[in-house]
Amino acid sequence: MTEATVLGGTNNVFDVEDDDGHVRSCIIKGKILKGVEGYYNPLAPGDRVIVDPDELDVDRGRIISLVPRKNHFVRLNQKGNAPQLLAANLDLLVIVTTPNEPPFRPRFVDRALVQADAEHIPAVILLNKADLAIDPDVYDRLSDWERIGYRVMEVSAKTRKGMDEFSRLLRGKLTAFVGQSGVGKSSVINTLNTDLNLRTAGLSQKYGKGSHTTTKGTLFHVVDGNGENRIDIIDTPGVRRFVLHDIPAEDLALYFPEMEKIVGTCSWGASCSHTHEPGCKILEAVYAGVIHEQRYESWRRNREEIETGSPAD
Ligand SMILES: Nc1nc2c(ncn2[C@@H]2O[C@H](COP(=O)(O)OP(=O)(O)OP(=O)(O)O)[C@@H](O)[C@H]2O)c(=O)[nH]1
Ligand SMILES: [Mg+2]
Ligand SMILES: [Zn+2]
Repeated sequence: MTEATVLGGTNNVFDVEDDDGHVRSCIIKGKILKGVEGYYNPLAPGDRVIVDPDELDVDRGRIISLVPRKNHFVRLNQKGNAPQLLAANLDLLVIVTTPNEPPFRPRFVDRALVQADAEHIPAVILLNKADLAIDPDVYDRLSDWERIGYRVMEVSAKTRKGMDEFSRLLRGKLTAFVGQSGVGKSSVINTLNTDLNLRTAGLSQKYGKGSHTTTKGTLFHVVDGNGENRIDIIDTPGVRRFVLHDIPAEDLALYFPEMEKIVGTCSWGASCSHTHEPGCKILEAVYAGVIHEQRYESWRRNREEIETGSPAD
């Protein structure tokens, strides 16, 4: 028996790497693992598992059990009916966005920030394609995220702008990249390690067919600098939307740091819905500009979605 890390997999065959760097192709013993019920896929890149190596074939083995996860990141599967694991045991989540091509979607970022916080995963916002013109509205939201305490970095996979500082942040960590299709997740990862050469594709190809260039999550090791700094990265397929799961509607404001501070101070106390009540400190903060209108709107839509169970954006 040996403990090992899941790198990726499809159809219940997983590439699993032991701590000496040996990769085995593994199936799940008995096809069912404890602790993974209710998910579309039983294991994700970053998962730690116990493997029973095949005695006759050094490149094969069976997965016996799952080591409890420290955290995990999920999205809804394509049919929208089961949570799909994207990555597990993360030290950092990089939420990739763009000023354009595809259009800037701040609400997507807000939602990913909530989900990361709920899983206790530190998150940074990465604006890729910083070589393109950046609209003032985009700057407005970027600076608001900074104001409320998030780290925002601007890079360009095309020109390599900002990439040195960004790669320093990743050293010694397991980091997953998430974002819409086409924001350049694979392109950014490629600039970290020129050996890797992940498949990337132009947008016309993508939008036309609605297809995703990266089709499954995979964990890669990147060696940075002169071989001393290990960076572990999980590239994930483009995501249209995340699920906010296990967050009760009334707790959602606690995941918006600028609202969290105020949320208990409304005149109506805990029963305030922060939508119309007199003496609502959240609404006052929105009018005063302490809470950005669009962040309030993100919170409102997400809360509606949790309450009604149907997508609100
Ligand atoms: N102008 C510009 N284009 C970029 C940059 N980074 C990536 N692109 C282009 O954006 C397109 C999409 O890049 P990908 O890396 O495939 O995007 P992805 O996020 O991995 O997409 P999925 O795998 O479908 O989720 C490609 O045509 C890239 O050449 C950048 O910094 N600037
Ligand atoms: Mg990709
Ligand atoms: Zn209120």
